[in-house]
Amino acid sequence: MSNKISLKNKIVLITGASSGIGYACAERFAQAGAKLLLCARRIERLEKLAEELINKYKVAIHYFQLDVTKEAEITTQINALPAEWRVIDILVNNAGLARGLNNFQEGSTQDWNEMIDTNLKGLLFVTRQVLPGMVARNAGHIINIGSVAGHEIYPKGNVYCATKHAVKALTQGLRMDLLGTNLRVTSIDPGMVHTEFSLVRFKGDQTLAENPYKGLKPLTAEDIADAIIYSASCPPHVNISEMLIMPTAQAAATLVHRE
Ligand code: NDP
Ligand code: 8X3
Repeated sequence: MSNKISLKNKIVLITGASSGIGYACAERFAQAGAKLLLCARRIERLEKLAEELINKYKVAIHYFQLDVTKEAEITTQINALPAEWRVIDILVNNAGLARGLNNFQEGSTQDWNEMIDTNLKGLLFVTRQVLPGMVARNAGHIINIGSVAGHEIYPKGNVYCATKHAVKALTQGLRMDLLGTNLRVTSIDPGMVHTEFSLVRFKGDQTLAENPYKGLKPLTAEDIADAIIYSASCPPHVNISEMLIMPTAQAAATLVHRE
């Protein structure tokens, strides 16, 4: 690829870096020599990850606790970034979750609030804090983690699917509103990835959580991180708008082949 962008010394903010895709992304960006801003609620995991990556890749890392459902916390934490960490080049809006898998009429409004507050409002509020600086500098890349659930609806996926459809709409809207700037906006939309996602969806029930992955080879968090790195490294005139990535054994949200 011509004029590939070097990620060395780029400042990359990753939300939800304590597990799964965000965690793998942190490692891949560190490998590429980027400077990492890592956040999540489980600060002790970030501390451990930062220590490992600093030792392994000798990169600069600043980590902080952030619950993306709390608008005031987002504002405070982003505004409190040390001066040398304020010029964010790439924002990876990864923090997200599913809660429950229920028929609409049996859904828990608490689960709905949690998914909407995290996947939708969290992404909105973090982006709102970071974007003005990018626009002022006429440089930056927003990478949203969508889902196959933003392309299709599946039974009992109702509210989770709605949040990921909203992410898709916001990604497209952002791209329109930023037209004429040098900013890029990408959506990376995975199918089934083996992370803690399912464990969180089924609230710690290991058996239910492992069922989706039985008899097939799901994607790994690293597979998705590779796609994110590819998108971020494309030459400045190339914007990967969206990338839908599925395991070979998955043809649609609910159509999988199991051995
Ligand atoms: P994990 O559960 O492994 O990781 C989720 C991450 O999000 C954790 O680091 C968690 O950190 C963070 N997070 C959750 N809630 C909050 C919050 N309120 N504030 C800050 N961080 C939060 O799942 P994945 O890695 O699979 O999920 C990452 C993204 O990928 C999500 O947006 C998910 O919807 C999407 N996705 C996942 C797929 C899959 O099959 N796994 C497929 C398609 C999309 P902490 O709990 O420490 O705050
Ligand atoms: C996560 C994948 O199929 O469980 O977004 O919605 S799915």
